[in-house]
Amino acid sequence: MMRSLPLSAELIKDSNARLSDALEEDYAALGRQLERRGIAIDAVKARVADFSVAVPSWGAGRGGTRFAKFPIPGEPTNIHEKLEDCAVINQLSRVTPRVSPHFPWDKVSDYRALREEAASLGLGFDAVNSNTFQDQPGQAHSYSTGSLSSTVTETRQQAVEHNIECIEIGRQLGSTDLTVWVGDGTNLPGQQDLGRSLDRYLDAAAQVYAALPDDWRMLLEHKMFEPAFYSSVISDWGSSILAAQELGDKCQCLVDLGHHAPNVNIEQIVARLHRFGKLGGFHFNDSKYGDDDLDSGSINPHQLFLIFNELVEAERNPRGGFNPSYMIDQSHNVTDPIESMLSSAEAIAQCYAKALLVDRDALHGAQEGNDTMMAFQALRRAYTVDVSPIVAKARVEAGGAIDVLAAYRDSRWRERKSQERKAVGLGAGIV
Ligand code: RM4
Ligand code: MN
Ligand code: MN
Repeated sequence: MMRSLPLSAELIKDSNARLSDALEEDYAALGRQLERRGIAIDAVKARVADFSVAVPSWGAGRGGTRFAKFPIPGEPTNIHEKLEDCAVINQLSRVTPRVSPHFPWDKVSDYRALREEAASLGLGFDAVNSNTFQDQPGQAHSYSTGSLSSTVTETRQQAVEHNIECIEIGRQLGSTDLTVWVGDGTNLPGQQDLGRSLDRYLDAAAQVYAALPDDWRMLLEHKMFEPAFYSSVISDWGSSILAAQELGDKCQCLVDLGHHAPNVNIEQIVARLHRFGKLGGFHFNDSKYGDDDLDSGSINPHQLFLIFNELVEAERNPRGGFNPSYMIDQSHNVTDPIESMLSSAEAIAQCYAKALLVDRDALHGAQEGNDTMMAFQALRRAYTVDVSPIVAKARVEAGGAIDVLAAYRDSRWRERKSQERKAVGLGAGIV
């Protein structure tokens, strides 16, 4: 099904007309400020314009917790409507041109047609995600015993086959990454042997790896707990990198910001994974307590900046290759998901822009000279800059909105969709 872009160019133009004089003034003032530091603002803007982050198809629906889900009128109920909402996000933000699908949630009968449909909405597909953490109606073997690490041979086989099917779907959609997150683990001490469950996982994951096309990657996503609350099979970056090293060069690690023990130094994990060529991707979100899936940059924006600081270092020092796949992975329990993703994409792009402002020579010089305070100040001086004019200007030059949320509200998108789309029933769960 061919579609046209969901929002009219007029709407964005009208919204920008009210704000463009102020943006020009702010951009020029910031340009002068940065020039005094020897930074050319247009060069930073060009780098920001090249940056992009994928959005998850499942993030387009109202999220929920294991206690409840509060649906909103007009939320999408299938992949076609989700793509339409993702197109709204990209039309306004111009930074989210790809969607990451999840299977079987986004299952359709014709994936070539789905790819064309997405293209007509200005979208492509990012990493495909397999789902072996839930049972589906009619499924032969339950994942209650785990999936790739299950003690039940048939269940492991079913999980392997599902992942291979995801690769096949991804090929039709134009993806080149398979993200594998398994909820496998235990809820009571003694429930399973900690060594043998990893053996089973590695053996099954190797069968998935063997089915990867040459230009594909398999990204292993670790998570400390939930749904397994005593031990998870791939619980941390240590388990993840060991598994990725054993599986082979096409296997890398994916860091979801909410999947660590409290107070873990995530930017250091980023640097470590990159050091060993295993930094494959990111799921951006924010958290206060655990895998909270809150909006990116809402709780700890400084941590997000420090992570981007490592990513910019990695860009400059690629050690033979650096091509991480960036994605938002959030659950929007009380906000309009489009608004949360617009705000999150902006926060992510802003942290990237700030990291680009770090005076690397000053930083490295201070590090070599053991001048701790000046090394810290090199970061601080970049972090405290309000880079919003750079990000807004890059966006508007690409056809997006200066004030993404104001333009979105002007469009009355959700109200219009609430007339057209069928209502979602009440229910619990993440999607
Ligand atoms: C998990 C993990 C995965 C995501 C699911 C829905 O906690 O973050 O990336 O696919 O949630
Ligand atoms: Mn994730
Ligand atoms: Mn998660």
